[in-house]
Order: sequence, then C-alpha cells, then structure tokens
Amino acid sequence: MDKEATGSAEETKTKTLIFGGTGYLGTYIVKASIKLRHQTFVYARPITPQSSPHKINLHHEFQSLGVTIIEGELDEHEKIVATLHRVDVVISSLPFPQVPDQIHIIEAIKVAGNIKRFIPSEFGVEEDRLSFLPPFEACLDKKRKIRREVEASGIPYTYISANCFGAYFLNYLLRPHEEHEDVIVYGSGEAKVLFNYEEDIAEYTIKVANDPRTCNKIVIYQMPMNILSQMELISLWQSKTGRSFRKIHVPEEELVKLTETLPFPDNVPASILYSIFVKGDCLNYELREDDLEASCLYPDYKYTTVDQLLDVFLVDPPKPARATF
Ligand code: EMF
Repeated sequence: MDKEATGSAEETKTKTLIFGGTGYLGTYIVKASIKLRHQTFVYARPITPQSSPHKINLHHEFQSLGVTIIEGELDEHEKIVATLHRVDVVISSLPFPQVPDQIHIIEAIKVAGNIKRFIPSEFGVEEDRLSFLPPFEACLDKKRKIRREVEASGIPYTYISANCFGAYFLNYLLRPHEEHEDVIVYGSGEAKVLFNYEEDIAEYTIKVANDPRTCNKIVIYQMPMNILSQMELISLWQSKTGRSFRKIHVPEEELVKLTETLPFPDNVPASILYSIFVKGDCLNYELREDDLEASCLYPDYKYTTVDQLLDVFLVDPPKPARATF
C-alpha cells in the first residue's frame, strides 16, 4: 500500500506557510494546500473589532479546514522565525502595498535556516524580461528588488509568472454581474492574452513549491488553451450567452494618456491594461532554455480552460474583486 493510502502521507508531506493567505489569491492557495494534504499555516494580521465580516468568516472557514492561523505583523521578527521553524515551504501572496515588507520574511528565513523553498509574491507578468509604462513599472520594480534580495540571501526560491488571473479578468472584461449592452475593448483587442483560472494557479503553485525541478527557477503559467485575444474572448462569450455586445474601443493613445494624467493609484490599472491588452505582455517574450512551464511540468493535471471557465460564468460567475496598489 502506498503512503497516501495508509494515511501517513501528512507526516511525510511538507508543511506550507502562506503569507497573504486571507487575500484574493491567497485564499485559493490555502485551499489548494489543504486539498493536496499539506499541513497548512497562515500568518495573518490579528482579527480585531474593525475586521471585515469577510475576514472573520475566512478565519473561521480556514480553522474548520484545519489551517493553523498565526496572528502577527510582518515586523514581528521573533514570531515569524518561530513560525518558520514549524514549516518547510513558504509562499507569499501579499498584495502590492506589502511587497517591500517581504524583506522581513527574507530576513526571518535566513535566521530560521530550515526553509526548503520560498515563493515571493509575484503571480503576474514576467517582470525581468519586459519594460512597462511608469505606474506599472514602479509596482514591478518593487517585485524585482525582492527578487534581488532573495538571490543575495541564498534562500532556495521559485519565481512564478501566473499571467492574468482568469476569474478576475473575465469579470473585469465581461461584467457578468451587471446589466449592460456594451463591452470595453482595450486597443484593437487583437493582442493575445493568457487567462489562467485562480484554482489552477493555486494548485500549480503548491506543486511547484514542492518540486525539486523548480528550485531557483522561473515557472511560467502558459497553459495553451488559455491563450486568446479580447476579441476572441468576447465572441466566445457572445456565442455562449446568445447575446451581442456593442464593442467600445479605448484607443491605445487614450490609454497611454490616462496613465499620464490619472492620479495614483488609478494610473496603475490603466498602465496594466495597456501592458496586457495593447502590448500583449503575457506573451511578449520568448521562453528561455531554463524556463519551466506549468502545463509541461504537470501534464497529467487537467487545468480549467477559458472555455470551461466561461461555462461556469454562465451559471454562477465568481465574485468580482479589485486589486490594491
Ligand atoms: O487590477 C489589475 O488589473 C486591472 C487592470 C491588476 C491585478 C492585475 C495585475 C496583473 C498582472 O499581470 C497580468 C497586476 C500585476 C500583474 O503583473
């Protein structure tokens, strides 16, 4: 009988610690870690009377799933070191405003000395290969700086480029929760984009974190069935809904202008839309020899295709979300 069947798998499986575990992507990562039967720890800010009902419910849900929640702040060095001693791999999905604070995690991992893999919060475009308009560039430069700190620290790492979160961007573009006749198309709508479902991003991430092949490498999530342009996405959605939407194009120049005139933080989404939908930055570079691609690493894993995700949207669209910058 194999280890899975005897029930002792949990003893040999690595223990996962997630920073940002109660956030948008983090929630998917925590659930994937539990699904793959890793003992799962979340380091999160304490619940207070000001905490949202959503956060309070999430803490309860995690606890019912068997997640150990350690309440603390990112500047509590001793607490983080003590937490690290209870785990093997560390995944961070902290939001943009907390990207620089990951330096505290790196310092603690160096001191703890037992961490087999650190995945810093990335999960977007591959920032070391491309340049971006200034507002997006400023966000990604913070991620690049963390990469350089990770490399200097000697901690075993993996960088993940997950490209566009599927449910997030399908909600953004198609607005299934609203009554509307029109859809906004950024630029010509012809550039190819990658829309990967968050559940798959999360499950691949748990696999990647425990895979010796991915140590000190970049893993890119480029699932072939998930490559399509805005125009292709809209026509697929039209055929599934039986409706016809009026397409309102935001010209390239207008989008660039918005990145220059809107105040922070509204200039950031504009520059992201330009990068992803006008320039096609998800696919705007060649894979290098040592790059790893998720669907090639795990050929047996059946990821959700955009087509299948749209079928889910037809019946019960996932809740829309907004990023913080
Ligand atoms: O809200 C966003 O975009 C709306 C226009 C942010 C979350 C999107 C994002 C995507 C990325 O790559 C696809 C942020 C960072 C990224 O690297």
